[in-house]
Amino acid sequence: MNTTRRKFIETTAKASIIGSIVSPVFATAKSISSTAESEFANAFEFSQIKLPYAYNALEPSIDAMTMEIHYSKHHAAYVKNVNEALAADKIFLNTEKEFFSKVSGLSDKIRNNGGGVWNHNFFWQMMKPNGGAPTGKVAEAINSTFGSFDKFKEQFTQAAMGRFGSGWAWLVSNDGKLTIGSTPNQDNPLMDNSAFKGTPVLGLDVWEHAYYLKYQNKRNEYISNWWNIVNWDEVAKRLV
Ligand code: MN3
Repeated sequence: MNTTRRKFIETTAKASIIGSIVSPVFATAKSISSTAESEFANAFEFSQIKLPYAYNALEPSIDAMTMEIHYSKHHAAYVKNVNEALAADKIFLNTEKEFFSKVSGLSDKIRNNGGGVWNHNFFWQMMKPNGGAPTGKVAEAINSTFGSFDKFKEQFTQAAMGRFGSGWAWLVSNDGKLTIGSTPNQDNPLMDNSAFKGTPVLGLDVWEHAYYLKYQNKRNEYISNWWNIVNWDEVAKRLV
């Protein structure tokens, strides 16, 4: 057990002794009793959303084979891995929100795979065939913050290109204020320990598995074609 995790469990144990001031992430060294079993039956479990379109629906921007492997292998593996790790570590989560607020105290396996589940569920919804350009309040917010849609795309692309190795580019809102940034690995701006925080309104997966089959090393071409399949209606829903 690493120091961070031990400290988290000690902190959690103290909190529950004090009397559930903090909503409990159930982490304990005691053996699983029948009570714990029933608690686990109610625990939050990570799951995959149904893909909102067919694997080939985003062609030519994203090819069918990339989509199929990405969804049915990579994303599915994050779900399996995080739920297994939660059970193995006897971590009881009530909600997804609780996961994000406590993630700094959880293992790397839970953080990486749980983040992977959420990020991809978000990402699938960020795309649709024939995406077009933003309109209405999204267009207004982008224009007033970044000057124009082209300038916004330029800045977002820079964030996506500048993320060294694997990670994500984001447009986030903090009380309506829009900011562009990126996170490494499967971290995201909702995590309590993220250096870049906010409510995601748009996200782009820049892991090589998201584009390598079609684009190889040309991440810039992947990003350039991705703009054709952004689902601005979903962005609008999240822009508060
Ligand atoms: Mn991915």
